[in-house]
Amino acid sequence: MKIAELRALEVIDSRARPTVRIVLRIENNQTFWGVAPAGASKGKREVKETRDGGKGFSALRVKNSCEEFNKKYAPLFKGVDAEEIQRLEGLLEKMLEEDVGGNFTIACSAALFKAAASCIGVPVWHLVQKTFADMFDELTPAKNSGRFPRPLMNFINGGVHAGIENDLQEHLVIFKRYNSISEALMDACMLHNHMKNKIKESFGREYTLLADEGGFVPPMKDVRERLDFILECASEIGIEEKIVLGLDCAASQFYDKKSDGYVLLGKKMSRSELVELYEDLASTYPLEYLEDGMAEDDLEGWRMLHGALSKKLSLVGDDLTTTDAEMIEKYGKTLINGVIIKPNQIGTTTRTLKAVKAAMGKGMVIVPSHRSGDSEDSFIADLAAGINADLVKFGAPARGERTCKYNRLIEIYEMEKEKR
Ligand code: 2PG
Ligand code: MG
Repeated sequence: MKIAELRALEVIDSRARPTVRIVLRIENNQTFWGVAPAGASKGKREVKETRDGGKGFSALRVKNSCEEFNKKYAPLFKGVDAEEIQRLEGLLEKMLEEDVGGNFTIACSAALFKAAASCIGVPVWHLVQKTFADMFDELTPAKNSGRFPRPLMNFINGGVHAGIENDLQEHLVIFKRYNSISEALMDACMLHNHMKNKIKESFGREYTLLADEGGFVPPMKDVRERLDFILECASEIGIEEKIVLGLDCAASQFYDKKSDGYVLLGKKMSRSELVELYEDLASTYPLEYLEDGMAEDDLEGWRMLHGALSKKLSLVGDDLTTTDAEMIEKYGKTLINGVIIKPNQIGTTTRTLKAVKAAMGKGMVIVPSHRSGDSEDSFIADLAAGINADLVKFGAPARGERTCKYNRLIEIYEMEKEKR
């Protein structure tokens, strides 16, 4: 089926900011769409976004950029067979070379995968899996092996997602010992509900408001206090044996260039003191996951961290690797043993699959992830199922732009259990 029209529209993301939605119409008038997410704590090496520029709110707008895209690039897709996903991704590759923003190409990529899957007559996750197999002549881990991505969920927000300076960004729970994704998600909801009630009783109603990714921001400024609180809540509802903890430190946000050290919640720390803090946390708590423990340019710090904790924890790169296959090749197993996969960091699904392939080659923990500014697009869930990832990081089980992704996973894993 041929593509009849492709169009970029300025729409709204979960943080009341403009973003790009690509709508694609095929010849039988069916439409498919994809929306670009946006980060707050971005890696320096992420592909650039195209926005209108100017001052204040206008700088965030994409209206003019959409118009320009619709004139110059959208016509290139007209008349191409929607099934030809790799050829279409090739067009996106050329656009990136011509400096079209990754926000435009990634929204196109999601819309194109959805359209191609429908034309071929398979679910989107299946097309992701097939594309991976076509590209590398290799299969992703099988779904029917009982394997499914474990939810890695953000329950207490800090840092830039909660408007707090020089802070750890995300206090995470991994729902590890479960037989199905839906069981894991229901316990996650129970924990969220319980935590809300407890926060209300202890600190008052105003602290039950949710941060960008659906986590709470209780008045606790110490990481231990936050982790204790999560464990206490988990134990009160009887799930403490089924979960483990994680942290996304987003350390680039509290790295202090001047002193070549870190400032965490008002306290100056050298890189070795920061590593000691993590070692201490790892020996006190059931901590298994540490993302961006060091700043993206602090390679010395990463080496120290890897030396100290790589046997005990998943040390995961996000800002460090920005979903770039080359960076994953470079740092995999020497600085990190896990990797965040965010398609909008690199611009296309094909490039994302190259990053996944690099990570698989090194036996790393693979974690597809949302962004703090996100939308009702659940493409990332199909991507996670297509590669049958180890973990998924889509935020708390609250706020529609987060739950649509978890709900899509339930649909995929409950309805299509028997397929590869
Ligand atoms: C992260 C993400 C998502 P942002 O650091 O992992 O949680 O945040 O999208 O702001 O980069
Ligand atoms: Mg991160």
